[in-house]
Amino acid sequence: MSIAVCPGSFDPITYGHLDIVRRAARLFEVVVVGVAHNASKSALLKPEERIEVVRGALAEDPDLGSVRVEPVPGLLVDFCRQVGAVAVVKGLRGGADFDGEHPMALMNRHLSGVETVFLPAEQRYAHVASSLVKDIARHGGPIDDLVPPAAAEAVRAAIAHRA
Ligand code: COD
Repeated sequence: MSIAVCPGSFDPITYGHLDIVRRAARLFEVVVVGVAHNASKSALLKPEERIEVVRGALAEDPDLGSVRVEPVPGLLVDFCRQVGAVAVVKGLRGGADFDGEHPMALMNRHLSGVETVFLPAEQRYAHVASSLVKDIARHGGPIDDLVPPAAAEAVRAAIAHRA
């Protein structure tokens, strides 16, 4: 069985992420979304909130009902080994994403042999980034066409709580 992991920090999950998961689910028999910690980012949402929001977003999509969502407690390669994944699937919005993702892909293969498959971002989501969503929300701007409803709610609540 071909198993792939779609990893990310998903702080919060966006429609761009969901598009990558949907397309990965057409390529692999099993897709596991891994909610991980990116050491170079400070998250707005707690890990359990991010997982809950991702699960809610996938549950709303009839094509994605069989996709599992799990926390990645440590190294991504250990998680891939644990779930039996043959590939990591990542989205690329442009050259900057590639510059960040390429060393990670090489390092993950060096550590464990796992391959990374890059999918080009769908054009209508190529400008969508979790960091921009949070910035817009912090200034009271509209985010509802960028993220699923549960993600918008969680982001607004977290920002209000921190204010
Ligand atoms: N359209 C398409 N793809 C998108 C979009 C969009 N609009 N937005 C984001 N993406 C892609 C990103 O390019 C990325 O591939 C993926 O979706 C996830 O994005 P983020 O921002 O949610 O997640 P990141 O980039 O912060 O995730 C980094 C990881 C958490 C995966 C990484 O830090 C990791 O593997 N951490 C675990 C610890 C580990 O193993 N470290 C060693 C790594 S070599």
